[in-house]
Amino acid sequence: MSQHCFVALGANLGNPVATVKEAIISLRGLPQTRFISASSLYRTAPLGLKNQPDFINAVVELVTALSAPELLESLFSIEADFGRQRSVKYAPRTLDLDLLLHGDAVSDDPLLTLPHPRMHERAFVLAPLLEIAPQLAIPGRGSVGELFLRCAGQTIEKLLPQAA
Ligand code: PH2
Ligand code: MG
Ligand code: MG
Repeated sequence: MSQHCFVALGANLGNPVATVKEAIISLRGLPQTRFISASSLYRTAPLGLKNQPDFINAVVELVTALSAPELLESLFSIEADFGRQRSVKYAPRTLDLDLLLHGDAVSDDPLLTLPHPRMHERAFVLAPLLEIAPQLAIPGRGSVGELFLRCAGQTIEKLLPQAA
């Protein structure tokens, strides 16, 4: 059975705008998966460890027949593909792909916690999610719109299409 899924993208080294755009193209090619939509790109201040460059973040919606562990494996494999593009000439790139939601699955498996355990408190996830799925609720947490209002102190900026 297919499930609606949401995946968060984040990058803050090298050319993060290009990385996130290329990663979205890779996600379009996932097997047994229909690509539904991608949010705008957002420039966001780092949460957690502050002393690092701003991030570029986005969220995509997919419908997939892959199980959550299968989808996670595919995401790791795309991350590894991008890691392999490092060269001595250019600054290293990083790409983080986080599985946010897999249908309404709830799991406390430390290797694959669903919903993603911190998504409900991160403006860099909630703003792009609100853009592509305004009616969405996060199981056990509440509506994306209400959760986003609680992230008022977090700096995020939606990039214009030509800048993105
Ligand atoms: N990812 C983190 C930690 N902090 N901050 C922003 N703004 N964007 C991220 O993607 C991000 C972060 C860990 O994965
Ligand atoms: Mg992450
Ligand atoms: Mg991750």
